[in-house]
Amino acid sequence: MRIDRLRLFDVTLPLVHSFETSSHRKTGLNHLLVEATDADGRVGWGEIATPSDPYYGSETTHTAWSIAERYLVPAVLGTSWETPDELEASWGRIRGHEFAKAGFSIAGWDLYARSTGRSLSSQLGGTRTAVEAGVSLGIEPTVDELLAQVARQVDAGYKRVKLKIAPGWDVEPVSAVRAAHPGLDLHVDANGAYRESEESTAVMLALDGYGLTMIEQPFAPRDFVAHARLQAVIDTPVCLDESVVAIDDLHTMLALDAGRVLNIKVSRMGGLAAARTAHDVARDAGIPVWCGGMHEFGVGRAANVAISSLPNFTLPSDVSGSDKYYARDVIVPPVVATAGIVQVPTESGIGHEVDVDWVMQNASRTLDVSAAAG
Ligand code: OSB
Ligand code: MG
Repeated sequence: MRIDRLRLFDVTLPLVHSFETSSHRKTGLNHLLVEATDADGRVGWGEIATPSDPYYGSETTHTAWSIAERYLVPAVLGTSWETPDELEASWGRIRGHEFAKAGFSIAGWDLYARSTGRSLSSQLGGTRTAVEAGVSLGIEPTVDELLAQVARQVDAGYKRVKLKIAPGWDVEPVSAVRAAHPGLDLHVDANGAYRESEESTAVMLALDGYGLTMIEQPFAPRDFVAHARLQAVIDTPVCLDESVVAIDDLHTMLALDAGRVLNIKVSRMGGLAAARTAHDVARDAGIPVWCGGMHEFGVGRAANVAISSLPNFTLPSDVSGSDKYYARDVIVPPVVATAGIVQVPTESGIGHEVDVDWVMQNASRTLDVSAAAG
């Protein structure tokens, strides 16, 4: 196969409900959409779901645009490939910039699956026909407002709720939510906001008493050792997110026992091939995985649904319905969660069509490059 035309769209959509993590608050998302057209006119779509600012990881929408324009587009355009893994090898020399790479990976996999007539799920080796979805809830101004958000999502049918925590917003909201929902599958995510200390250990030991499914990324991304020391003293599984950007990081996690659950994000790992490898390595090590989200638009979320259909994704993923995030998504039909379950599409590729008019209406800039003829 050969991708002869690439278009990049810089798209902003407002969130239905603003979202605050330990690092910042956001009211909308600005992601890049990648459209890849092959020599036969077939089209695949991908999403670069990087946050606007370098607070989750080092990439931003601007760095992704720059790396895409300068390095990824030239690497991909006009290159011949037989499998998505071969396509991904075309940018193998580029270090880092996983989110930017992931957008091109998803577009290539979507295009490839459409060319074989298979769903992305089946192309990746997925076995589930439906996946369990959880919701991720941000820090709210008050505990009462958080309780209202939890009630709203539980009423919408979601069976698993993840709460963002930060120093000063941890044991109190968790104990309130737990008291209101004794049987709920509940977990917390600190996005690396704690430093290892007597105080933070006391907080983690207190959280250990609330029957949480996991405590996600309490410490800084590179601090595997702190996560290992914490895991040694609490029963709740530690889950790593930001720490694991490459398979090597997963090996470090396993070697140090720095966590017992893995959040696999397609974006953070640089694409679908790496996400699938992480799934396989974790499975062989007996580590359950789930798919984390970055408030993706429908394109990225459809890829998340597809990867979540692999067998070792045994915990609910952050693949809530489109309506949890956006009044109008960029795909048709939108992702729908019913009683917290998302059906895995059986149509070819990501299984949704992209609403190109809506993409264009919300795009602040576009890039359109074609391979030289011949
Ligand atoms: O850590 O999972 C995270 C959003 C932005 C940055 C980091 C994270 C998140 C989420 C979003 O939790 C989950 C979702 O897409 O529903
Ligand atoms: Mg996380």
